[in-house]
Amino acid sequence: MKIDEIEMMHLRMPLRSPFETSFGRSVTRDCILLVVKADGLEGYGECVADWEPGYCSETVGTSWHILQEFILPQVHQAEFVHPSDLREKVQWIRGHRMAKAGLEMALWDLYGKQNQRSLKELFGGTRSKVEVGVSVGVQESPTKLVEVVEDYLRQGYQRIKLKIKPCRDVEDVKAVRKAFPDLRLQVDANSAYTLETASVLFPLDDLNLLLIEQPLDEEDLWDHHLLQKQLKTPICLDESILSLRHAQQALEMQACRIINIKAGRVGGLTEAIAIHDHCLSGGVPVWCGGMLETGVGRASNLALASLAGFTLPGDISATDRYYEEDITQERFVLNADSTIDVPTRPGLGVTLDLRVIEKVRMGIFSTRNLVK
Ligand code: OSB
Ligand code: MG
Repeated sequence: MKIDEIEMMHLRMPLRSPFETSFGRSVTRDCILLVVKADGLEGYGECVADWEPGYCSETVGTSWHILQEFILPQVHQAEFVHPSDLREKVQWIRGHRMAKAGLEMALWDLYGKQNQRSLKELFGGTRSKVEVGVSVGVQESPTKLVEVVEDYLRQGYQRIKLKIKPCRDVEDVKAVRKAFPDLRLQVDANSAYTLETASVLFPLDDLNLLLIEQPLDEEDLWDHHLLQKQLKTPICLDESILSLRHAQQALEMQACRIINIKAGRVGGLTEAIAIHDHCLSGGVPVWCGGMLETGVGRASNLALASLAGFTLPGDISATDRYYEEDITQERFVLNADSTIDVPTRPGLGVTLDLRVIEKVRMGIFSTRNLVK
C-alpha cells in the first residue's frame, strides 16, 4: 500500500469521573487520533501519550512534535508491505514509542481492511471474548473506595485493580479485602515507592492479591528483583518494560513474575506481540494494560488480549466506565461473565463518530500541507 495522506488530531475527552493515581488526578483524557489514507481506505490509530508526563516521559506535545516533524513526513507517500515495516523506517528515531505505536496501529487497521481480516485474525488470537476488570483510582477515603468497588461488582466486573500511593495503600486495600474476601484483587503503585519505603507494603503480601504492579521507579529493575525476593505476591512490571529486550532481561533477573503489556508503551502492536510470544513460551502470565483509551485504542487492546498468553484479566473496561460519549460509533459493553467481545469486522472493526470528534478536537495536522 502507498500512503496518500496522514491526518492527526489532538483530542481532549471529558472523563465520566476523575481518575486519581500516584502521579496525579485527571478529569479529562487527551490523546492523538491518527487517520492514514491509502487505496481509498482509512486506518485509525490512537497515540496514548497523556497531556502530562506523569506516567511516562512522553506527552501529547512530544508525540505531536515527533509525528509532525519526523515520522509523518518520512512515511507520507511511502510504500508499505506490512504494518511491521514501520519499525525499521523509524528505528533511527530514539524513544518516542507511543508516537510510533499510534501510527503503527493505524497501519494495522488499514492492512486488516485491505485484506478483509480483523486484527484478531491477523494476530492469531484464540478467544472471541476477553476477561476484563476495572482500574479504580484513589478515592477520598477507604469507605468511599469500598462503595465504588461495590458498584463495579454490581455492574458485573469480577476483577478489580486499586491504585495505591504512599499513605493511601495498606489501609485502603485491607478495607476492600475485608468487604470482598474472594474478589480477584490487585494493586498498582505507578512507581511511587523506593526499595526502602516499599517495606510499608509488606502487609499486602497477606491479602491474597493477584499481583503488585510497578511498585518502584521504572529504572529500578534490580530493586524490583530485591523486592520480589521478599514477597510471595508476584510483582508485575508496567512502566519498566519498554521493549522485548527489557521483558527478557527483567524475567532473567527475576525482577517480576508477570508482565503488563501495553502496545503504546513498547512502541507498537508488533513489539507487544513479540513480548507476548516470549512470555508464552516461558510460561510467564501476561495481561493487557490500559491507558483510558477511546474506542479506537480499546478495539486494539481487545484484539491484542485475544492472544493465548493473555491469561489474566485486562484493564479494558466498558466504554461507559470512561466516557459519556466516545469517538467510535461502537460502544463496548460488559458481558455477564466479566468479558468484552473482541471486534470481528476487518481491521480494528470500528467506525468514527465525527460529531463527537468535532466536539473534543483541539488541533489538527495533515501531511496534505507538506510540500515534497
Ligand atoms: O498504570 O495502568 C496504568 C491509566 C493511565 C495511565 C497508566 C495506567 C492507567 C490505568 C487505567 O491503570 C487502565 C484503564 O485504561 O482502565
Ligand atoms: Mg500500571
